[in-house]
This record gives sequence, C-alpha cells and structure tokens, in this order.
Amino acid sequence: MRVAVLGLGLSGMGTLKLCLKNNFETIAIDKKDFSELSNETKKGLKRNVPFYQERKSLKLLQDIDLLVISPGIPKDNIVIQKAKHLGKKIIGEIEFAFRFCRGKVIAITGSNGKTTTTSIVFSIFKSHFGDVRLAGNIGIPFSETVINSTEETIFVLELSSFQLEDIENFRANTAILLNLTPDHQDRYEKFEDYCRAKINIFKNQNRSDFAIINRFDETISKYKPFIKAQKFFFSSAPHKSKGAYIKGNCVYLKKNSKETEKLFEIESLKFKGPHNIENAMAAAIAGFLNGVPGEKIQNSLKTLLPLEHRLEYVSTINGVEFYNDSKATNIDSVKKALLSFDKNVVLLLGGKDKGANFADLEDEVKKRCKKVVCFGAARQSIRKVFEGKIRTECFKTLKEAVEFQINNAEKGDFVLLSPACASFDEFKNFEERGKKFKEWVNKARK
Ligand code: UMA
Ligand code: ADP
Repeated sequence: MRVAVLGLGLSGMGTLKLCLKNNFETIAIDKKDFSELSNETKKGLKRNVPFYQERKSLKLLQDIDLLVISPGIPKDNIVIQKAKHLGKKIIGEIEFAFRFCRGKVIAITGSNGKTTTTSIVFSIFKSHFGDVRLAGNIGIPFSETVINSTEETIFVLELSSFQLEDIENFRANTAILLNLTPDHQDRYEKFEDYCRAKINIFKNQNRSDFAIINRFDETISKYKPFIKAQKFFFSSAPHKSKGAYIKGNCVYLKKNSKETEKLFEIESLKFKGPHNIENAMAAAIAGFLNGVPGEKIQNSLKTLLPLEHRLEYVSTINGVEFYNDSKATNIDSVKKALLSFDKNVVLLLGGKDKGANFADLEDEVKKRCKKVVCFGAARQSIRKVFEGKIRTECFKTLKEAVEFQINNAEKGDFVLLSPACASFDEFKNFEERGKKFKEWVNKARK
C-alpha cells in the first residue's frame, strides 16, 4: 500500500506513525517548506519518510493508493484537488485510524460542550474499565492511540465537523450529539453543510448501537430520521422521551416505558449552568448504557472540576466574582454562560470577529447584564449592536477592559469574559487569552 499523508500537524504525524508501524510505503506532504516545519516534525520525518512541499508532490500522486488528509485542510487544497482528479481514494485521519482500531468507540460531537463532555465520559469510563483511551479533537490524534488496541479497549473520541467530513466506514458504538448551532462559518458556505458533517457521526451505526441526543435542539430534530441506532434523549427541560430527565434535584434515566434508574444528584456537580447539567446527563447515559455501575458514575461526577477556560471561576475581589469563559467563541456558548447567572453580569465581548450575529444575544443581555464591555478588533461593531439598548464601554485591548472592571465593578457583580470571538487579534489562542485574564485578575487580588 502506498500512502500520501497531507498535513504534518498532530493528525498527520499520528497517521505517519501508523503507516510506519504497518510498513506502508509513505510520503509526507505539507504546504510549508521543510525548513518551516517544527523541529519535532522534522525529527519525526527523519525515520525514512520522504517529504514534499505541496506543489512538488503533485507529480507523485499518480503512484499512490490512498491520500490521508488532516482535518484542518480546506477542500480546495491543490493536493486534494489533484488526487480527486486522478480518481484516488481520499480519507481523513479518523477514518484511517478506525481501520486499525479494535474495541469499542464512544464518540462525542456538537457545536459546544464537546471537550467538557468528552472529559466527563472519559472519567466515567475510566472509573470502571481498564483500557480506556482518550483521543480526537481534544488534542490527541486517534491514529496514535489505536496501536496495540484489543477487543477490550474503549476509545473516547471528541470529533469535530472537520473530522467527520471525511469518514467512510467509521462507526461509533455510542454517539453523542450535544447541539447544533452556527460555528465555523468561515469553512462552510451553508449552515446545512456544517450540520451534515456533524450528523455523519451516526452514519454507520446500526440497531445495536446507541445515539444520545439533545431532546429540544430544533436542528438536530430535523435529522432524526437519519439515525438508525437506539435513541436516548437528554434535556434539562421536562420531557417524557426515553433518556435522561430532571425531577426535583435528581437526574433519572428512563430506560423504557417501565424502568427508570437514578443517574445522579444535580447538587453533586461542581459545574455551573444548565448546559453543564446536560453535558453530564449525556455522559452519564453513555456510561450507564455501556455497563458502568451507577455508583461509579455518581462518584466520577462528584469529583470532576470544570475545565480551564470554560466558565471557570477565577477569584472574588471586593465582592466581585470573575469568570474566565475564554473558550466561548460563538454566540450559543455565550448565551449558555449568561443563562448561568441571574443578573449583574458585566459581559466582556470582543476579539477577532468570526462572523457572529451579536444581536442574537440581545434578549439575554438585557435580562442579565449590567453592561457590555467591548474590546479588541471587533469592539466597534459589537458596540453598534448594543448601544442605546444597554450601557456599553469600549476598550482597545482586553487588558485595559479587565483593569477597568477590577477598579470599577461593584460588589455583587459578575465579571464574565465570554467573548463570542476568536482570540487571534491579540493572542496566540483562546488558552493564552484565558491565562492572561486570570493573571491580571489574580495579580489585583494580592
Ligand atoms: N496544512 C497543509 N495544507 C493546507 C493547510 C494546512 O499542509 O492547505 C498543514 C499545516 O501546515 C500544518 C497541518 O496541515 O502542518 C495542520 O493540520 P490541521 O490543521 O489539521 O491540525 P492538526 O495539528 O492535525 O490538529 C488537528 C485538529 N485541528 C483542526 O482541526 C484545525 C486539532 O483540533 C486536533 O486536536 C488534532 O487534529 C488531533 O486530533 C484543534 C482545533 O482547533 C484543537 N479544532 C477545531 C475546533 O475545535 O474548533 C475543529
Ligand atoms: P467545544 O469542545 O465543543 O468547543 P467546550 O467544552 O470546550 O466545547 O466548551 C466551549 C464553550 O462552550 C465554553 O464556553 C463552555 O462554557 C460552553 N459550553 C459547554 N457546554 C455547552 C453546551 N452543552 N451548550 C452550549 N455551550 C456549552
């Protein structure tokens, strides 16, 4: 088998390892020149894998059997186009890894909450099974984790729409779809194209598999006929479908018309907001259906802490609470953050605009916020949306915005960085933005 691997980031390097392990004849391709690759990539390539810059690889494509592509590569890429033209087989890294995967797959997708829910699922499964492996969009390539897997292995995979675009036979024994709201408008022409990629998570499932779905997500509802697996629903709003529901202070699982099981107590969760209860519900259903005892599910949920940069409590200064939700880079995640507070929110919105419709936040902002603080590259366009509707303040940088709030917010306020924008105007990524936010707040406390 002759394989070409396109993109030499995490996925590509994982794919290469798997190719080498299987003694495939392999070539490595990237849009960067060799000199621009990271030292780690260069080191990885030294194991006798010939490297070609994209343009220089084109003439070699006629000799390959398979092109494996990384998720972040746009489909108008010249190598993909050429391979298509030559009638070559093209698959994504997830599909390639799946061909070598033994054991069970629990896959999680959605527009928001993937990483949080994947971490909860991993912790629940780890509490009961011996060989549980975490992989996918969470930062660990699936291709790296499939090596030496056995029938006893359980894979917990976070999957993005990019990864789900290029699957063929990939099958999840349990698939969770958390929600479908607009994101990645820069990659997809239509919202429907994005949804179709996400729905692919159910593509190869059959009646022996499980599909765990948000009960009241209108977009997901449209795709229900596509799902062949046994459906289990979850929602923090009342419902009577098979799946997880809230009664009083507890979450129960309705297994069928006769049997109900207690899953967990809401107060035992250390996560804030109804969206996180739903993430825990989805994860608990997955655990239960796959044989994790209720007690172990409850113990895992009790001990889990919110992940960094996801509605993370930072500190209280003079009665003002500060929250870091730097990972909230689309409208729905900000809405969910707002729903986690009743009033007195000082909302920090800004950064690099991803094409979001900020006006969709208006209702919740009016109900729960004291003011909107706009910062960064998108500050003027955000201000225009909210001006005259609520008090607004504008700052060139996030640092200035935060320092002003440290000195001026009032006792009982919640200063919430939930920016609805990417971070790249001022920071390397959302992690750096969140870390800086925490640094400025914590410095002021001392
Ligand atoms: N490249 C080309 N040609 C191109 C474009 C890129 O050769 O036209 C090369 C780049 O030079 C680089 C490599 O491709 O060397 C990067 O590939 P990639 O963008 O697919 O990134 P990876 O490092 O392989 O990381 C990917 C996921 N990245 C994306 O989907 C953009 C990681 O998710 C994931 O953790 C990793 O695989 C392991 O599974 C990150 C992400 O941002 C966290 N995901 C998006 C999100 O969460 O919103 C979807
Ligand atoms: P993803 O991996 O899908 O980006 P994360 O768990 O990293 O999801 O969370 C990203 C943002 O979405 C954070 O601001 C977080 O508070 C918010 N969030 C988490 N779960 C949900 C959910 N179920 N619905 C909407 N927003 C959510």
